[in-house]
Amino acid sequence: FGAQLTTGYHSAESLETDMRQLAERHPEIAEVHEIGRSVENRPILALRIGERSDSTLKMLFLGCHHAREWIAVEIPYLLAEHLLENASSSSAVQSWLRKGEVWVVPMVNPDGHEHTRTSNRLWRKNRARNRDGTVGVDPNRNYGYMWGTLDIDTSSHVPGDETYVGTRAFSEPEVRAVRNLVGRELFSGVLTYHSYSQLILFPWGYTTDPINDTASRQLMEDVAGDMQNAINGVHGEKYTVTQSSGLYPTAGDTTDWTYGEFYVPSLTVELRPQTHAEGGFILPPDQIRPTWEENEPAALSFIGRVFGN
Ligand code: 0X9
Ligand code: ZN
Repeated sequence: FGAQLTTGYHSAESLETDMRQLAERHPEIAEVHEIGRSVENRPILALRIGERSDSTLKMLFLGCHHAREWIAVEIPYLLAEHLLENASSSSAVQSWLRKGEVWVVPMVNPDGHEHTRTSNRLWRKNRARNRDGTVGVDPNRNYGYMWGTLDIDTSSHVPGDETYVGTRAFSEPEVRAVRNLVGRELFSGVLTYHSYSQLILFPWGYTTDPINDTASRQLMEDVAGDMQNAINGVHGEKYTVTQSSGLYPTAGDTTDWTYGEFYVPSLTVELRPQTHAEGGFILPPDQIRPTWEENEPAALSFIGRVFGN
């Protein structure tokens, strides 16, 4: 992959620089938190955005559980930048940041991401050294709700596989970093970004059964529908709303845990492109801007639902 294909996307290092600069430019309303360290000891960084530190309304945006999904770093990063840069000029953003906090973790898997920049552009997992000599656990199979209950190609117990679930729930430091943050902050909404396929997914992933609580299900479907409309209204792109298991069943993903353990409305967004033929995981950097333009009003509509407009 050529140099110009990689420009425009962050590395773990440039992301840290930009997150710290963003916080320094907005010291009253932004802080960088190190929420944990990766297998290879890279910091996993969160931006906390909001005027009060004692607020009970909080939302969490996650990015890049999967190393090769570079656009899934940029969208949460651009959301943080947008909120900070519009904190005084947009009355909606201003009122949200008065009553609540938005937490953004753009890169959950920095080791894997670095590996995609330097060695293998299509690496997916983290960089855990497995007992059998293979490398990597799938961070989006390592969460503790119904962990390990499926043994299929999309949720594998074989260490060398792309979707290896790990030796136990939360075996991976990257996933423990998210667990500790979520356990401490008690969020009212969670959105985790992936690519690709242009989908908006709601739990469950581990079963095709719908979630029992019809009110929660309705809320998540309503939010997902609002997001879909918001996205479509910008560049006309089609994103499809479905239950996660409708894509394929998996156990131990992020939103099954945040919903299953805490009853938090939780969504997974699969960003551009739509198809493998359009590049799949290799999204040209000139697509970052339009992908952000359509996902900005979608993310803001989720925040508006949770924080009130
Ligand atoms: O497989 C995943 O972790 C996600 N797709 S990706 O292509 N980005 O790897 C989808 C997770 C959604 N959950 C389920 N399908 N159960
Ligand atoms: Zn993914």
